[in-house]
Amino acid sequence: MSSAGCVKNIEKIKMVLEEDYHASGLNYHFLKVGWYNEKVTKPFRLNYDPNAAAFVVISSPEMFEKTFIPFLLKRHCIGEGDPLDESLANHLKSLEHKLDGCHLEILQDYQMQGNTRKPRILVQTAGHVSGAVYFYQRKDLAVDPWPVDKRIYGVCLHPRYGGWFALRGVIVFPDVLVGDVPRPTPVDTLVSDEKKKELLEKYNFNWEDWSFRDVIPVESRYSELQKQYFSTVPAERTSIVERIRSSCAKYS
Ligand code: B12
Repeated sequence: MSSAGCVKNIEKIKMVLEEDYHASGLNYHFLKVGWYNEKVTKPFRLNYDPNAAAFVVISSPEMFEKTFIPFLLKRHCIGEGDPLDESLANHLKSLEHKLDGCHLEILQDYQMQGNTRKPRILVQTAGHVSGAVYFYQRKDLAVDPWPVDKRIYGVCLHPRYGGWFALRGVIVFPDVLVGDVPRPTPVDTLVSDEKKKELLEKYNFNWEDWSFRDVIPVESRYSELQKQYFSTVPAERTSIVERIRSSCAKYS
């Protein structure tokens, strides 16, 4: 798409995205590509100007009812892919029009680089450098309590949603370059090593019981329907989708 009509104004972009949040339940947080590239190793670096503007996309607990269910109700048939991924891809694509045709590139959480198993974007690092969430990794603990050969995956917490959110991707505006702006600092809500250990252990060893999401007090959680949807394996979600459609009066 041509970017001729694009108002290369970061404040205007922020305004449009802020408006979208109220309608969709998706939160957008600014970062510069360079901030992300400084943290990750070479295979994960993004090939854009370090000053290019970008936004990490976070789905709040409300996204399911505000964006996904309306998407399901409008569609007569669902494609081969994951319907939630499809709904978010659709929604993010629609932003291009709201932004007067600004050239933007959408890097989604589930996309890999070509035929490799390397993600196009590491959304947790992007979330951390944007200041929206804190990415807890084992190296954050003063004393590492696990065997060196044990894989411990890192996990982000949001100051308002705890673990009740997902990082859906990053939108890059390759032609919108931003000068020096202060770097946001994410809020570290876990004061002690003990709490960080608790979070990482819940996330790594008991993620299916949802408890890692509640290690801090939260403002809102997923609805029962949303929890049921995510705890069902993708191949068996069709029956939930059908149930949502047959009770559509409740949502329209
Ligand atoms: C592959 C993958 C998995 C794999 C492997 C996990 C992993 N972390 O490698 C498996 C299948 C095991 C998995 C499982 C789960 N996953 Co998963 N997964 C991913 C995915 C697609 C890519 C992660 C990846 O490959 N990372 C590669 C490694 C190398 O990255 P890294 O460890 O972060 O290393 C980088 C940082 O350390 C950075 N870095 C270095 N120094 C510093 C310093 C600072 C300060 C910072 C900020 C960064 C930084 O540089 C490194 C790279 O060079 C992400 C989405 C995405 N696109 O990012 C979701 C994601 C991490 N998964 C997620 C979730 C929720 C889960 C599950 C609970 C299942 C689910 N979807 O409900 C389970 C929980 C884990 C478990 N117990 O099994 C969420 C986590 C949300 C959160 N709150 O953090 C993500 C972000 C998806 C999302 N859409 O929100 N997952």
